Amino acid sequence: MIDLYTWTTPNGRKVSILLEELGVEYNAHPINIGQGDQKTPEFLEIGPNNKIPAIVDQDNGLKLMESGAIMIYLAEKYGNFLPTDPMARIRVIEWLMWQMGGLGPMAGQVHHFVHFNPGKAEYAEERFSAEANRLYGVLDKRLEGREFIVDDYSIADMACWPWVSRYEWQQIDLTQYPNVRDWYRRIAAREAVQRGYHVPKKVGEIPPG
Ligand SMILES: N[C@@H](CCC(=O)N[C@@H](CS)C(=O)NCC(=O)O)C(=O)O
Repeated sequence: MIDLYTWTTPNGRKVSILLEELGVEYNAHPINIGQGDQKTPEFLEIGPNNKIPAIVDQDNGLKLMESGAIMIYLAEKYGNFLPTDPMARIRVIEWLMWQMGGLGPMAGQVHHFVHFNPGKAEYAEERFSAEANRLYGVLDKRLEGREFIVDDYSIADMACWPWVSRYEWQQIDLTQYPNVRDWYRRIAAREAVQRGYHVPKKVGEIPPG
């Protein structure tokens, strides 16, 4: 049994979508980051970086933070969505790291400056919007002629998809990235994704893409 500490954000949804895809039994514990639940001593015991998501694996007592590490751990534990073939495996990890180091942080800054605080920092708005658009271009190129980022559907797709689902906050025009849009819709149609998106609670529909 996995305990998932999460909120209605892209990093949280990455893990709930994976757990739903794996068909694993889990308990979702809401950590309302808007009201500071991530700073309580109880949560810091599990997620010492003050951020969701974090998990506790009740099978062995492991406490784990960082969504990328959690995804690798769960995919390995349950034997799905991370290939065992070394070449395919490192390619999945490469794109997972691309999300962790690029798409996530840059899109997160767009949310902060463009969506929540427009007009406060023109340079930051331009810089992070340009970077987000560049990254969408990179993903679009990667998805040319491909159904998923690496061969079969994997944790690389599940890591990137929730960030792309915030394309409206990022003021990204998905018609400019048709391969991303098709991939986004393909994944949005999956039942496990639809369930995982609404964990720990439903706050709105999945954007149509
Ligand atoms: N690198 C971390 C980032 C986690 C992260 O930024 N979580 C955000 C929500 S998406 C959070 O908990 N923010 C609360 C805060 O910064 O106080 C991961 O991928 O797990």
